Amino acid sequence: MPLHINDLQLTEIKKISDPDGRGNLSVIENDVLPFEIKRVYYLYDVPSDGTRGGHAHKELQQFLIALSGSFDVVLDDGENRRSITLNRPNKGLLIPSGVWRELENFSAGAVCLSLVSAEYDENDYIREYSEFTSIKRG
Ligand code: T46
Repeated sequence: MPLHINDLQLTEIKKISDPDGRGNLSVIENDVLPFEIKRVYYLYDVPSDGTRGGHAHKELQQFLIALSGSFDVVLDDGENRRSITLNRPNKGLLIPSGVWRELENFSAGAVCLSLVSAEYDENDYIREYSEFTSIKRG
C-alpha cells in the first residue's frame, strides 16, 4: 500500500530519568530504528527564517530528533502535506524514502540530529518538486 503522510508519527525514545536529580539520558538502540545507522549529521545555527531540506530521497531513510530547541518538519507524499513540530529530545521522527521534507521555523539554539541509513550520495536526492510528483504519479 502506498505511504500516506498521516502514517508518519513521532516515535518515543526511551528516557532514563536520574533518581538523584541529575537529569535525563535518552538512548537509541538498534531495535528502535528499521535501519542500521550508517551516518550521523546535525543542523545548528539555522536562522529563524531559514529552511533546510526541500527534497526527497530515493532510498535513504532517516530519523530526526530536536536535541535542543524546536523546528517544524513539513512532510509531503506527493498528494498530501502536513507539518510536525519536533521540540523534545526524547521524540524522533522517522522519515521513510520517497517523502518530500522541508524543515522550517527553527528556534534560537535549535539542533536537529539526523540518523540515516546510508552514506552521503547526491544521486539519492530528488531536489526538484516537479520530478518528485511525477515519480509519485508513476
Ligand atoms: C535532509 C535534511 C534534514 C555532505 O557533504 N554530507 C552530508 O552528509 C550531508 C547531509 C550534506 N553534505 C553537503 C551537501 C551540500 O553541499 O552539505 C551541503 C548541504 O547539504 P543540503 O543542502 O542537502 O542540506 P539540507 O539541510 O538542506 O539537507 C540535509 C540532508 O541533506 C537531507 O538528507 O533530509 O538535512
